[in-house]
Order: sequence, then C-alpha cells, then structure tokens
Amino acid sequence: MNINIQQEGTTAILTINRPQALNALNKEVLEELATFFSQNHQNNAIRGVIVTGEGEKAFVAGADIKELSSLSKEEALALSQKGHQLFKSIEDFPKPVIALVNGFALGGGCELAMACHLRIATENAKFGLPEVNLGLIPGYGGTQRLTQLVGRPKALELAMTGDMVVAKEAKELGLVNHVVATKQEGLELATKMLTKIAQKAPLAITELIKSVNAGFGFEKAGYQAEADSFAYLFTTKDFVEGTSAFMEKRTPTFTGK
Ligand code: CO8
Repeated sequence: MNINIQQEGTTAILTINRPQALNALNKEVLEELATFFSQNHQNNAIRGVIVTGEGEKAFVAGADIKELSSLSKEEALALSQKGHQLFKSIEDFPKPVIALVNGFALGGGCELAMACHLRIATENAKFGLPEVNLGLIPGYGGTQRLTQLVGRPKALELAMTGDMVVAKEAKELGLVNHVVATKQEGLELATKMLTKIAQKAPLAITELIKSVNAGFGFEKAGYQAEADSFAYLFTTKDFVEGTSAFMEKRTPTFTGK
C-alpha cells in the first residue's frame, strides 16, 4: 500500500508513504486516495480526515516526475482530468479534511494540500508550484486553487517563478491556517479541531462545505483550460528537456520549442 490509513476515534489519518520519492503522487497513490474518499463519503464512523506525508522531509513533492515523463498529450489530458475529479472529491468531501503539511508541498503536493478544507503546516514546510522548471504548468487544479487562496498577482508570481514559500509566509498569504513546530504538534492541533467540529451538527457541517464551495464551481472554464494547456505542453521539446534534466540532476536549457 502507498497510503497508510489509521483510524483514531472518528478521525481517519491518511499518510502517503513513499518517502524514497518524497511521497510523490504516482498512479497507485491517486487510486488509493480516490478509493478512500469515495468509500467513506457516507461512513458515519469517520467524522474528519487528516492527510499527511510519511517522514519529516516531505508532505508530497509533486506528481511522480518519472511517471509523467513518458506520457503522451492524450494520456496527460486524461490524467489531469482524473486528478481534477479526485481533488474535487476531496474538496467536496462532506466532512472536514485537514492537510498536515510536514515538509515539501510542491506541484501536485501543493495542489493536494489546497484541495483540503484546512491546512496546518510545520515550520519546515515549503509550498510551491515549480512545474515551469519542467516545461509544464500545474495540472491538478493549482492554477485555480492557488489563485482563489492568495489572489491573482501572488499566484502568478509563485507559479511563474516556481519559487517556494516557507510556512510562515504561506500563513501570511492565507495559504495556511496554522503553523506548528512539529508534526506531532500538528497532529494534536488537527485532532483537536476535528473533535470540536465533530461535536457540531453533521448535516450543518456538510451543508456549510457545500455552500462555501458553491462559489467556486468546478464547471468554471478554468479547470478545463488548465487541463488543455497542461496536455499541450507534453508535445513540446521543453517538456522533454525539463523532465530529463530533473532525472539527470542538471539544470534544464529551454529553447521555447
Ligand atoms: N517525482 C519523482 N521523484 C521525486 C520527486 C517527484 N516529484 N521529487 C523528488 N523525487 C525523488 C528524487 O528523484 C530522489 O530520488 P533518488 O534518490 O532516486 O534520486 C528522491 O526523491 C530525493 O529527492 P532529492 O534527492 O531531489 O532531494 P533534495 O533534498 O535534493 O531536493 C526537492 C528536494 C527540492 C523537493 C527536489 O526533490 C525536487 O525539486 N523535486 C521535484 C519537485 C517538483 O518539481 N514537483 C512538481 C512535479 S510536477 C507536478 O507535480 C505536476 C502536477 C500535475 C500533474 C498532472 C498529471 C497529469
């Protein structure tokens, strides 16, 4: 299994467990996440979810670049759309979902954290959308959700430079709800928040999530535009150069082709 699922009282703790690849999202991780969120939609024994990454170094360092490097345009489009559906199912999950960001949350990892309802970050957490370094753009809703969370100018700056922001700055930007010193402290805070929310009327919490999300409709053209642009970039030489450079541990040379 690529995700460990543990239940503590009414809280499910999902730990993405591929530390050798900094918990990068491969197909199996995405499948396991999709299964958990579809199977537990109606499960009354679970009143809240915490999503985190194994170890201290990374929450999730992005989509698995080795897997991405061999995709065709059509496969990239299908994967992006599948990712959109999965992340939307997390955003629309009828019970609160907290991302406990314990290190790098880059690319698809930052997108996963942004699809959760709340974010708690450890002091060493780093957020970023570095896809431009690979000749790509975000493909799992990052262009939309980062813009919603931090506004257009900062979203464009972060996604165009690929720069990372540390937890403290992420909190100032509104990307993070709380910053804690350690992962353990984060788990305690997340559990405390979920316990408090679990004491409220469940139907009210579900309708609240639905109402807040209704203002950010999935049918809006942004997600489709992102998937189309993401897929188009798989046909470019710069994408081949960007992903090869990452795997060969060198700086890419982009030509605009
Ligand atoms: N995918 C696959 N493997 C990875 C990834 C990744 N995203 N990130 C790190 N790894 C692997 C490394 O290759 C390395 O493996 P190995 O030991 O076998 O060489 C191992 O994890 C440890 O990583 P590093 O040695 O690089 O560790 P450093 O401490 O030197 O650097 C960084 C840490 C800065 C996090 C660095 O690993 C890095 O830059 N990672 C890539 C970050 C990135 O670019 N993420 C975005 C990926 S693209 C994406 O997410 C698109 C989302 C939309 C997808 C839509 C699907 C169609």
